[in-house]
Amino acid sequence: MHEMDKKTFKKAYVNKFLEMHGIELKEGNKQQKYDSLASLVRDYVTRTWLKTNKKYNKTGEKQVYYFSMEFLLGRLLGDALLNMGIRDVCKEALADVNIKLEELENLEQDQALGNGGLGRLAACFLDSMASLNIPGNGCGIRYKHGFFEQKIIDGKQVEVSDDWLKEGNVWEKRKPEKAEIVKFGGEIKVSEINGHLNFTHINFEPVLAVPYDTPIVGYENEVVNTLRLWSAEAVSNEFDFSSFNRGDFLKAIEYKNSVESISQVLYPEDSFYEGKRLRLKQQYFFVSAGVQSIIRHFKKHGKDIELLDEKMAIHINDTHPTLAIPELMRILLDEEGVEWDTAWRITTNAISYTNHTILAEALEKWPVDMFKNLLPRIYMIVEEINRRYCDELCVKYPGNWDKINRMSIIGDNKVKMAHLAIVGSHSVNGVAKLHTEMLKKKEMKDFYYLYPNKFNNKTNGITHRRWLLKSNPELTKLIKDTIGDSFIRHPIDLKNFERYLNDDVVLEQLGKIKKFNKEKLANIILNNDNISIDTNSIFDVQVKRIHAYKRQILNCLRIMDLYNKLIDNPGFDIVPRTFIFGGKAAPGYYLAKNTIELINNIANKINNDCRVNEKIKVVFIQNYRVSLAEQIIPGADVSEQISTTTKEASGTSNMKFMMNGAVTVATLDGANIEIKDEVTDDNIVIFGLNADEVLNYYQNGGYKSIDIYNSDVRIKRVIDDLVNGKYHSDKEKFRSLYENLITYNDEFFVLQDFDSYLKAQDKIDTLYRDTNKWQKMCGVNIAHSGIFSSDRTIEEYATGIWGSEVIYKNL
Ligand code: 26V
Repeated sequence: MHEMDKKTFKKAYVNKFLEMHGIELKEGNKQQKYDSLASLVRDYVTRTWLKTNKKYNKTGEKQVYYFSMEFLLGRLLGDALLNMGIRDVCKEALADVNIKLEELENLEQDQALGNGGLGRLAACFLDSMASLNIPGNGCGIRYKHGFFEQKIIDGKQVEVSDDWLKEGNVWEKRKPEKAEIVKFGGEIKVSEINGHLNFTHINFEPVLAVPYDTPIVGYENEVVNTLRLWSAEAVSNEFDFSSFNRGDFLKAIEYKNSVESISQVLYPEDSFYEGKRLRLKQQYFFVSAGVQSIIRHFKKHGKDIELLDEKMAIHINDTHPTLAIPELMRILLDEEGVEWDTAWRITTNAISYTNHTILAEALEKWPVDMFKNLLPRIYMIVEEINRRYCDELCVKYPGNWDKINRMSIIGDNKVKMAHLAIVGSHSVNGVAKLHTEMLKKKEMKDFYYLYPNKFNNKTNGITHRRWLLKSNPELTKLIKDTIGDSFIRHPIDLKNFERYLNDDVVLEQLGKIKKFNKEKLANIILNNDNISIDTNSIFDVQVKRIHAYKRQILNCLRIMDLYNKLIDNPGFDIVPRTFIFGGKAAPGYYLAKNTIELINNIANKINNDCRVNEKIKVVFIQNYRVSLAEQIIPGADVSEQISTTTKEASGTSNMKFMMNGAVTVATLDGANIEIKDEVTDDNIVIFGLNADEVLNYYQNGGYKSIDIYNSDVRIKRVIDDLVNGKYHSDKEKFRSLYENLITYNDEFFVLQDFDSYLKAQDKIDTLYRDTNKWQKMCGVNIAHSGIFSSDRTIEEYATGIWGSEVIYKNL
């Protein structure tokens, strides 16, 4: 943004405040001050937004639509200010009127329309698309209630409904004139007109999909893209929706409730698939509205429908938006009169698919009856896609019915969404090298042999604008002061920072910045969780969703072991450590909730034991979310990335931590492998089973956790401590964790990796004592984090999958 100085900004702000609230600035409260600042910034953004849309309409550039059930944006004000290039001006202008910008920023509710990695990735991608001048739009659901707020009461997670819209949302623009109708249920009448089959949908339940657009500001490039989120509303009475509610008041209310439930709440599960009808409804709802609006927009510009795939690409984030495939087919066939083969060519060319998990329990397979009943026409199309596809399989694998059955889209009375996504798209990608290899060689092996060219890797990334420039201004300044600011547009240039790592002054600065960020974090923990921690201790952090495969329990067991050692041997010499946890458990996931309770009970015991609490402390920070991550990550010394190898598709917090100068303790899983390749073995601490060893156990058996329990006294002791009342007056409290590890043979090899994990932690202790060496390691991590910017990832998607032109301006 041009020509903005402090004086102009201040004047505009004071005016805005007066206009909005009708009182003078000094009489206003903080919320009012935030509201007027956000509206002012929104006004600025809107001007560029309009310009961008005009430009897109004029040039007719290929548009990318990123379809996702989740967008985990977090707060928008700071991001908009930074990307508009007016954050400093704004900060100074506000300081003139005695307002601290950060205080207002902190009032903003997180936009938490996502669960974790997948949703945050979508948000980072939007930021990168806008910043790289790629015409890229998000398409999703405007959930009235986002991801629940987590409270910890008596050590337990309690879920509180998220009410992010209660103070209003200045960033969104409702566009009722762009609403679409989505049809559920009913029947399909088939008739023949002039030798052509005609499909008419009757007796359906109509749902009005109303779009709310949010601007996505590119970094100082005069680009503002759009995130369009759909909200479900009842269709007004003027709409002729046949018999079912006319004149029937109760039915009308029922209808309204049923419709509004569609965009009511985000499902808080992110790893267990449950065939819930409402979730299928959510999926078709936003996908249908999205595809309809894309085609409407395309046709408005009078283009030939057969050129659709040259002018737009639809990316589906996991299988959740897979119905975009049959929906696009439906519109082309039934509404545009395109022939099947042409429609199929357009659809497969337009669509690409990312897989985000290999956990079998997360695969979406919808019961045929439910699917057919809710989406009768879509089901017919899926059946036809499957019929033609199976015909091809029969030619390719004659008589091999096992294989054909296995690969079918419909089978065992289920519609297999991953199969539909692979068959109906031209690109299938994994999110890190190991993950993609596993898809090719294992999980999707049959499909890889059938379509070798569809499969490719796109290692995840994170936007360095939010996760470095915005969250860590002090480190950003040091980097700028040493290597200049080219890394902002070319994050790979962070490499130049490595040259300064022999300079003691720079290292000392790095240490000071980390200390500063640790102090800020310690304050937050004191305020939010009422625990005081020592900023001279190592801040050892594991923040992410709570899940068995992520192995928070491994982290717990080593803390329990360390506690034992310190009690047994009071002279035991360690660098003091603060173990910091954060993350939410799916409300129905007992084991994960039990893990949270264990962490809090360990914390309670250790933090109150004066024999050890000068040396170790444990904190569970409640309500982990994007805005909190921005404050936690810059203050971390150690990043815990300890999933069972092969289970974490990529991980993205691993990248955020390294970019902020933490040292990673990791298994060779997901993107950890690529981080290790970047920084070399000297600057990361690796432990545990490798992928081959894990796969070998899964294939051939031979793992016996009980043998490890019996042969390692340290392990026996901590496992017994789970059920002997040491951490809870109710001995049975953590029985399920115990049973998972012992009775059910420790599916995630926690006991197997225990010893090497402890050694890894000893290594951290040794390394940390050599301050110079440690700071150098932190510096190497920062210098090599550029490749993990989502700008690199998005450039690969744009050139390798979407066929969009990547144009850099303002270089
Ligand atoms: C899966 C499911 C399964 C059905 C029920 C509802 C639901 C909702 C969300 C998901 C997505 C889970 C997949 C996911 O979040 N994967 C994570 O994706 C990150 C971005 O690619 C990656 O870094 C993490 O390793 C991966 O776990």
